[in-house]
Amino acid sequence: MATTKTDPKLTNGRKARLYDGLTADRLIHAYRLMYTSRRVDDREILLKRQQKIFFQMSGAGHEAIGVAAGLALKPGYDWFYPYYRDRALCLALGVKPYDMFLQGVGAANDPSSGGRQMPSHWSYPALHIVTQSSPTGSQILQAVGCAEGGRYFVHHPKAAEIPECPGLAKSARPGAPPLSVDYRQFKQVTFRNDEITYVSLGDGTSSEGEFWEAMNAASLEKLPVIFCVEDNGYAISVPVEAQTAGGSISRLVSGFPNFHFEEVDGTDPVASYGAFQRAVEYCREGHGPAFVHAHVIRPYSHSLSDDERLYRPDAERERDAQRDPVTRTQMFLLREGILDDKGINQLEKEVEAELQAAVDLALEALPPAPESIMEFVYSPDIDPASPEFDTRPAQLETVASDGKKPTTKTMADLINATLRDEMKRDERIVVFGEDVADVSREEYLKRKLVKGKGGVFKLTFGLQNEFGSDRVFNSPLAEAAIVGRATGMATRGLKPVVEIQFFDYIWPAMMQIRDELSVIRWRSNNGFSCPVVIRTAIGGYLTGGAIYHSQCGESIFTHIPGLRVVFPSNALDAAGLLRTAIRCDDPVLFLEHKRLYREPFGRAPYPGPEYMIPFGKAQIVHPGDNLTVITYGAVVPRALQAAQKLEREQGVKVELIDLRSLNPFDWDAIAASIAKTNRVLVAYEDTLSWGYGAEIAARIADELFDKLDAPVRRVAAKDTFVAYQPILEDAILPQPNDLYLAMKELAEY
Ligand SMILES: Cc1ncc(C[n+]2csc(CCOP(=O)(O)OP(=O)(O)O)c2C)c(N)n1
Ligand SMILES: [Mg+2]
Repeated sequence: MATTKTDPKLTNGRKARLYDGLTADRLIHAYRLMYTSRRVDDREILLKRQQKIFFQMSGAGHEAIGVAAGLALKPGYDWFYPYYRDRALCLALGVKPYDMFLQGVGAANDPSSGGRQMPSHWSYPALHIVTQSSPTGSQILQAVGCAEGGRYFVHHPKAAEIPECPGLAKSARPGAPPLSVDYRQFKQVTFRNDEITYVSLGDGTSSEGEFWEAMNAASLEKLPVIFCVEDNGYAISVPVEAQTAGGSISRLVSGFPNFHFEEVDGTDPVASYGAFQRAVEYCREGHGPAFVHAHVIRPYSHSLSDDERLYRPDAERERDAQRDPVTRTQMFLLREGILDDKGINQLEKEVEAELQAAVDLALEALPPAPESIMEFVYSPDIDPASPEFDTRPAQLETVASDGKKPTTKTMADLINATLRDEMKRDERIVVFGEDVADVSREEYLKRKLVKGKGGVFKLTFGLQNEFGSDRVFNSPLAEAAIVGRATGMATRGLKPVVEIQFFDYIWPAMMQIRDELSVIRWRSNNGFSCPVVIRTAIGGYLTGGAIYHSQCGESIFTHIPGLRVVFPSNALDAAGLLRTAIRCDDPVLFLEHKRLYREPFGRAPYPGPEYMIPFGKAQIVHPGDNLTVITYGAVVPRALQAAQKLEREQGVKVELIDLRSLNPFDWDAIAASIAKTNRVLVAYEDTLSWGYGAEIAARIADELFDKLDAPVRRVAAKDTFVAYQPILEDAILPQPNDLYLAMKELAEY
């Protein structure tokens, strides 16, 4: 065991000794927690074998470092992103074994997830243990965002207040809580000046790119995050030397500036506590992040589905067993005379009794009701499709006294204006992404040496200048980091409105969007939420955009429960929908067609700072009763052109529906129109097969079959990629003439 120091001022024997800052009583407490952790694992393994629980993940071998971290940090004050081996940490922070067994049986009153997540997927809001998932390493960027959120509120304490909400209106549903149009009503914010965010991961997980993105961001921003790598030498069957170049993660990360580094025997609670104390002190004093590399063991194989004897010889396993933290600590207590045999027995008996009672109770717990499965996919508090979001545009500019026509603005102008208005109104909004700031080197701006950029499409121009560099800033070129950090910030109550520069480059963030952002509320049974807005420039028709600047792919995101997806086709809709996206309580993917940013089509006067459009409400762009065309985005002006031609030439009146919002979408508008026209074309810019329109077409065929006088047709891009040469691009993307021909054929059917 590590250093045993005697405080010279204390003279009353054994109990006065300090073990790297731990008193004897604290050591006994630490042993109780470690022993409890191991025995919870043993009980769970038994329960799994008896088929009373359905999965087991052990924290065996990681108990000492976990307890050390738990004792050095403060629950409900600091923030925690622990991974599945952190049972001992959670116990040290105050989670009860009973809570853990409830998750094992999948009980309705499992406080982590209400039966939705596997055991060892921790989530305890009161303790600030943030809901965890299964993808290795996806918690790390969120931990960075969490620390950024805490720091932001220290610098902007007024932002943490909950404003009077003028939009608070009575719900139409009897007995339902009042409806609100401001997410802040439901986001209590707490923060501390010297708080720390803890995040842990395994040695194998340090190979994930997100780990490096997080280390870089924490280092750049000098954030108070403790990264704890629990190195048990294996990632399932892959040993550390086949995983990490040179076999030591400490060596690889040692060049990151602003960090405090510790490498420690994580099976030794005294040494581990000492390491954590130093890390905590460094972070609390605001010097920057810390990195604790703890060498631990994994005595119970990776999981119950793994038998490590298949890839680890006995001799190697026996060497590990010599370092078992539970037996080592027990021997240490005996050797130091802190506890005798009787004391150890007594402690272990007490733990066994507690666990028995907890298991008995958990086995009686009721399972969740099947009817509850749709709860908390979205916010239960704010419905962005509700009438509260239906406001009229202010016609200020249209009543210009000189009788001149009002100045109209492009979609780019109105998105910029909406961001500006909302940032003025809500200090919780932060804007970041690649190149979104006016200029990273602030002094150039202050000295008026440059004008500033504000995004490659200039949509965020002037925002940094007006609101400051801590509200509008450039992130490193790392899309997962943009979404992951935003998710952590939103968990703390901020409203990040982040930009992914091109939809084509959203894919590195896919894990964060699919497995984190959209599922956090549901998997934590409404314990946590993260209503981030992701703005991104999408689509083709660019003449030269080619494969990697023209992609669509919205159906991949509308396929994700928990994520709202909107896709405006004109300036006014962009303003109204963006405001709804910002004020609502769900994560939103806001798709901005780059071809429409500065098009003359769809320009509109500035609609004022309160203009909103509810989600799920389509717009009839062109009324008609012969044929329905359902579309959105850049196909809207093309379909309109085709419809006008058809009317001119053939007298066919097309009802053109712009969906505007893709999830939710306006089924009622579709059904009402088809009931009238009996013919329908679904048109979209993305590739035809498996595209967004396929779902719409399927639902029409299913529910409106008896209303149809013709087959449901689709016009979309060819099932290939968007090519560079304009002749090819034209052939690939749906053109007005393709739409015209399909409309004509359907009308004549
Ligand atoms: C992104 C992702 N890839 C693969 C897996 C499957 N998986 C679960 S745990 C694990 C090994 C993790 O090893 P390590 O980080 O060393 O943690 P340990 O389990 O050893 O504590 C793998 C490959 C996963 N959960 N997530
Ligand atoms: Mg490992």
